[in-house]
Amino acid sequence: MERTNLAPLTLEGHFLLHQLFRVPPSPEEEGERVAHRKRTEALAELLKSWADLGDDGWSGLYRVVGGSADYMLVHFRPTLEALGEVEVDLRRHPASQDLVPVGDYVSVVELSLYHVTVLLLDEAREQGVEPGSGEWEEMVRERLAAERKGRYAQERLRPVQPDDMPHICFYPMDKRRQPGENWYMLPVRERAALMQEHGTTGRRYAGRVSQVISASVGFDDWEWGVTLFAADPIEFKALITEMRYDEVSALYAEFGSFWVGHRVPTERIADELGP
Ligand code: 76R
Repeated sequence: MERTNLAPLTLEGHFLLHQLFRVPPSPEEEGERVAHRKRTEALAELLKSWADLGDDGWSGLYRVVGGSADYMLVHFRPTLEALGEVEVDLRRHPASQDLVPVGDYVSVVELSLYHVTVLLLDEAREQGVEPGSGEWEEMVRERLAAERKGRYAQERLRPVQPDDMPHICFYPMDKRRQPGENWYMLPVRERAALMQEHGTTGRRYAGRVSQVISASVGFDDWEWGVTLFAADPIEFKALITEMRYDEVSALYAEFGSFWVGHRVPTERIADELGP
């Protein structure tokens, strides 16, 4: 009997921190306004220096429309420590008094390789290898190393925001764990088939929506963060609506709060946040 409760093989990429802020009213007194402007200009310089760190990631500022936040900062970094440094740098920055934190989310970019998992299970079955055994672990290590080198993984594990997709949509989600509707009790091959349908829907939006799936099990309150970029915000509504009809979302998906907005170009940050 094949073991069916296997987690899919995964590859992890950049760590991600989403930070939500409110902006207090601008000071009225002239001297304070000048000081505020100076702090904001310094912050704009810092954010500019983080906009493209090459292999070390990037940070983007977004104006959030609606919700209980005014702005969202999204940081991609290679390690959790590097994210911690970002947090400390911002907390110690003089402009931190002008940005009131109202929430954050920690996760790590994740590629779940269901298709590869099923192929490896077939191979193991042919070779008489038991999933979970030492030999299986060795097969997994080799396959993951090969997958990591591929172009698909390289592009996805350290994602960037496409220049022509300034809008952002972020929300956390879980897969349901209820009697009769428990994602984690489904056999791995069934989960793989459901994820294939999901991927087919998603790929119809290629070039219109760019998605970053990041895992937050062990890091934050939900199981995944979903960060979408698009040229037209209507595409968020269209894609998310369509996915609700896919079995995997219809039966198993639970969602947290949604945040929507658009990127503030680095050269506009000082005017955007300053008095
Ligand atoms: O067959 C494949 O290639 C599937 C690739 C794929 C995986 C493994 C994929 C494709 N996703 C995967 C995993 Mn996704 N995704 C979401 C959401 O709102 C909702 O209903 C769900 C939120 C969106 C909008 C979205 C978009 N995806 C995941 C996982 C992890 C599952 C696990 O491990 O159990 C989650 C939680 C998740 C959720 N997905 C795509 C998209 C899009 C647009 C694609 C196609 C991308 C492309 O191939 O270009």
